[in-house]
Amino acid sequence: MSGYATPPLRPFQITFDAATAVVDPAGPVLTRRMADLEGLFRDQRAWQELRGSEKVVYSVHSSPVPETPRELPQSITTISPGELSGELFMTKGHQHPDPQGEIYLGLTGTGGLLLFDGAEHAWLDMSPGTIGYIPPGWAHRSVNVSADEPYRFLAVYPGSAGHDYQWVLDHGMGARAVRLGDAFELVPYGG
Ligand code: S6P
Ligand code: ZN
Repeated sequence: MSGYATPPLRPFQITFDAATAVVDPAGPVLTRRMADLEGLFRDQRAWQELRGSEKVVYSVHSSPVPETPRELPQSITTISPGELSGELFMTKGHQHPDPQGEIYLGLTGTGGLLLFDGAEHAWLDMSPGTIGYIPPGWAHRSVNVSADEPYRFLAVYPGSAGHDYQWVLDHGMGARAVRLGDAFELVPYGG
Protein backbone atom coordinates (compact mmCIF):
# COMPACT_ATOMS: atom_id res chain seq x y z
CA MET A 1 0.00 0.00 0.00
CA SER A 2 1.45 3.43 -0.80
CA GLY A 3 -1.55 5.77 -0.97
CA TYR A 4 -4.57 6.40 1.21
CA ALA A 5 -6.86 3.44 1.79
CA THR A 6 -10.50 3.63 0.72
CA PRO A 7 -13.15 3.68 3.50
CA PRO A 8 -14.85 1.86 5.05
CA LEU A 9 -11.68 0.68 6.75
CA ARG A 10 -11.36 -2.51 8.78
CA PRO A 11 -9.47 -2.34 12.09
CA PHE A 12 -5.77 -2.66 11.36
CA GLN A 13 -2.42 -2.27 13.02
CA ILE A 14 0.22 0.24 11.96
CA THR A 15 3.83 -0.12 12.99
CA PHE A 16 6.45 2.58 12.78
CA ASP A 17 10.15 2.65 13.33
CA ALA A 18 11.01 5.76 15.36
CA ALA A 19 14.63 5.51 14.18
CA THR A 20 13.78 5.72 10.47
CA ALA A 21 10.20 7.10 10.30
CA VAL A 22 9.16 4.12 8.17
CA VAL A 23 5.42 3.47 8.58
CA ASP A 24 4.03 0.02 7.75
CA PRO A 25 1.65 -0.20 5.95
CA ALA A 26 2.81 2.95 4.21
CA GLY A 27 0.65 5.78 2.95
CA PRO A 28 1.80 8.89 1.04
CA VAL A 29 5.30 10.26 1.58
CA LEU A 30 6.03 13.99 1.13
CA THR A 31 9.50 15.48 0.79
CA ARG A 32 10.05 19.21 1.28
CA ARG A 33 13.14 20.97 -0.05
CA MET A 34 14.02 24.69 -0.06
CA ALA A 35 12.09 25.23 -3.31
CA ASP A 36 8.90 24.14 -1.49
CA LEU A 37 9.36 26.77 1.23
CA GLU A 38 8.88 29.93 -0.80
CA GLY A 39 8.06 33.09 1.16
CA LEU A 40 8.57 31.50 4.57
CA PHE A 41 12.15 32.23 5.67
CA ARG A 42 13.03 35.73 6.87
CA ASP A 43 16.10 36.03 4.61
CA GLN A 44 14.55 35.78 1.15
CA ARG A 45 17.84 36.57 -0.59
CA ALA A 46 19.56 33.60 1.08
CA TRP A 47 16.51 31.46 0.23
CA GLN A 48 16.80 32.45 -3.45
CA GLU A 49 20.43 31.34 -3.47
CA LEU A 50 19.54 27.94 -2.04
CA ARG A 51 16.19 27.35 -3.72
CA GLY A 52 17.73 24.82 -6.14
CA SER A 53 19.31 22.80 -3.31
CA GLU A 54 18.54 19.08 -3.25
CA LYS A 55 18.84 19.01 0.54
CA VAL A 56 15.70 17.70 2.20
CA VAL A 57 14.47 20.13 4.87
CA TYR A 58 11.74 17.77 6.08
CA SER A 59 9.77 14.70 5.10
CA VAL A 60 6.33 13.44 6.08
CA HIS A 61 5.48 9.71 6.11
CA SER A 62 1.76 9.08 6.46
CA SER A 63 -0.16 5.93 7.27
CA PRO A 64 -2.86 4.88 4.76
CA VAL A 65 -5.70 6.32 6.90
CA PRO A 66 -7.28 8.89 4.56
CA GLU A 67 -7.90 12.59 5.16
CA THR A 68 -11.68 12.24 5.06
CA PRO A 69 -14.41 13.09 7.60
CA ARG A 70 -14.56 10.92 10.76
CA GLU A 71 -11.18 9.27 10.03
CA LEU A 72 -8.12 9.99 12.18
CA PRO A 73 -5.02 10.16 9.93
CA GLN A 74 -1.48 10.06 11.30
CA SER A 75 1.92 11.01 9.95
CA ILE A 76 5.54 11.12 11.05
CA THR A 77 7.50 14.27 10.23
CA THR A 78 11.30 14.37 10.25
CA ILE A 79 12.98 17.79 10.16
CA SER A 80 16.70 17.86 9.29
CA PRO A 81 19.06 19.88 11.46
CA GLY A 82 19.98 23.12 9.73
CA GLU A 83 19.32 26.81 9.40
CA LEU A 84 19.04 29.54 6.81
CA SER A 85 20.77 32.76 7.91
CA GLY A 86 20.26 31.62 11.49
CA GLU A 87 16.57 30.71 11.14
CA LEU A 88 16.14 27.09 12.17
CA PHE A 89 14.81 24.49 9.73
CA MET A 90 11.06 24.23 10.08
CA THR A 91 7.87 23.03 8.46
CA LYS A 92 5.78 25.34 6.29
CA GLY A 93 3.12 25.62 8.97
CA HIS A 94 -0.61 25.68 8.37
CA GLN A 95 -4.02 26.44 9.76
CA HIS A 96 -6.86 23.90 9.70
CA PRO A 97 -9.80 25.51 7.82
CA ASP A 98 -12.23 23.37 9.82
CA PRO A 99 -10.80 24.19 13.27
CA GLN A 100 -10.25 21.04 15.31
CA GLY A 101 -7.64 19.88 17.81
CA GLU A 102 -4.56 17.89 16.90
CA ILE A 103 -1.82 16.15 18.89
CA TYR A 104 1.88 15.73 18.28
CA LEU A 105 4.06 13.17 20.06
CA GLY A 106 7.83 13.75 20.13
CA LEU A 107 9.76 10.66 18.94
CA THR A 108 13.44 11.51 18.47
CA GLY A 109 15.61 14.61 18.74
CA THR A 110 14.54 17.97 20.09
CA GLY A 111 12.24 20.50 18.55
CA GLY A 112 9.55 22.99 19.18
CA LEU A 113 5.95 23.57 18.28
CA LEU A 114 5.21 27.18 17.39
CA LEU A 115 1.51 28.09 17.55
CA PHE A 116 -0.24 31.27 16.46
CA ASP A 117 -3.90 32.21 16.68
CA GLY A 118 -3.56 35.41 14.67
CA ALA A 119 -2.90 37.56 17.74
CA GLU A 120 -0.81 35.58 20.22
CA HIS A 121 1.94 33.05 19.69
CA ALA A 122 2.96 30.14 21.93
CA TRP A 123 5.96 27.79 21.97
CA LEU A 124 6.02 24.21 23.25
CA ASP A 125 9.38 22.46 23.74
CA MET A 126 9.20 18.98 22.21
CA SER A 127 11.34 15.92 22.94
CA PRO A 128 10.75 12.14 22.95
CA GLY A 129 7.63 11.40 25.02
CA THR A 130 6.21 14.94 24.95
CA ILE A 131 2.65 15.38 23.72
CA GLY A 132 2.03 18.82 22.23
CA TYR A 133 -1.62 19.78 22.10
CA ILE A 134 -2.75 22.07 19.27
CA PRO A 135 -6.12 23.62 20.14
CA PRO A 136 -8.66 24.39 17.39
CA GLY A 137 -7.87 27.65 15.58
CA TRP A 138 -4.13 27.76 16.27
CA ALA A 139 -1.84 27.64 13.21
CA HIS A 140 1.16 25.39 13.86
CA ARG A 141 4.72 25.01 12.65
CA SER A 142 7.43 22.63 13.87
CA VAL A 143 11.09 23.55 14.29
CA ASN A 144 14.23 21.46 14.79
CA VAL A 145 16.25 23.17 17.54
CA SER A 146 19.17 20.71 17.48
CA ALA A 147 22.31 21.62 15.56
CA ASP A 148 23.14 18.05 14.54
CA GLU A 149 20.22 15.64 15.06
CA PRO A 150 16.96 15.24 13.13
CA TYR A 151 13.77 16.06 15.05
CA ARG A 152 10.93 13.57 14.53
CA PHE A 153 7.34 13.52 15.75
CA LEU A 154 4.04 11.76 15.20
CA ALA A 155 0.97 13.87 14.34
CA VAL A 156 -2.62 12.65 14.76
CA TYR A 157 -5.34 14.88 13.33
CA PRO A 158 -9.01 14.80 12.29
CA GLY A 159 -9.48 13.75 8.68
CA SER A 160 -11.93 16.57 7.94
CA ALA A 161 -9.65 19.37 9.23
CA GLY A 162 -8.08 20.31 5.86
CA HIS A 163 -4.82 22.27 5.48
CA ASP A 164 -4.54 25.99 4.70
CA TYR A 165 -0.95 27.03 3.88
CA GLN A 166 -1.88 30.44 2.50
CA TRP A 167 -3.00 31.51 6.00
CA VAL A 168 0.62 31.43 7.20
CA LEU A 169 1.82 33.41 4.18
CA ASP A 170 -0.87 36.01 4.90
CA HIS A 171 -0.67 36.19 8.70
CA GLY A 172 2.80 34.87 9.61
CA MET A 173 3.41 32.77 12.72
CA GLY A 174 3.88 35.51 15.34
CA ALA A 175 7.55 34.60 15.91
CA ARG A 176 10.59 32.98 14.33
CA ALA A 177 13.10 30.59 15.94
CA VAL A 178 16.71 31.64 15.30
CA ARG A 179 20.03 30.22 16.43
CA LEU A 180 21.65 31.98 19.42
CA GLY A 181 25.03 30.41 20.21
CA ASP A 182 24.36 26.81 21.30
CA ALA A 183 20.69 27.61 21.92
CA PHE A 184 17.98 29.52 20.10
CA GLU A 185 15.67 32.45 20.68
CA LEU A 186 12.27 33.48 19.43
CA VAL A 187 12.26 36.82 17.62
CA PRO A 188 9.29 38.82 16.30
CA TYR A 189 8.03 37.47 12.97
CA GLY A 190 8.89 40.58 11.02
CA GLY A 191 12.17 41.18 12.90
C1 S6P B 1 -1.00 17.66 9.81
C2 S6P B 1 0.11 17.81 10.79
C3 S6P B 1 1.50 17.40 10.30
C4 S6P B 1 2.10 18.36 9.25
C5 S6P B 1 3.57 18.04 8.97
C6 S6P B 1 4.21 18.94 7.92
O1 S6P B 1 -2.15 18.31 10.23
O2 S6P B 1 0.13 19.09 11.37
O3 S6P B 1 1.49 16.10 9.81
O4 S6P B 1 1.37 18.32 8.06
O5 S6P B 1 4.31 18.16 10.16
O6 S6P B 1 3.97 20.28 8.19
P1 S6P B 1 3.28 21.21 7.09
O7 S6P B 1 3.05 22.50 7.78
O8 S6P B 1 4.17 21.26 5.92
O9 S6P B 1 1.98 20.48 6.76
ZN1 ZN C 1 -1.97 20.29 11.44
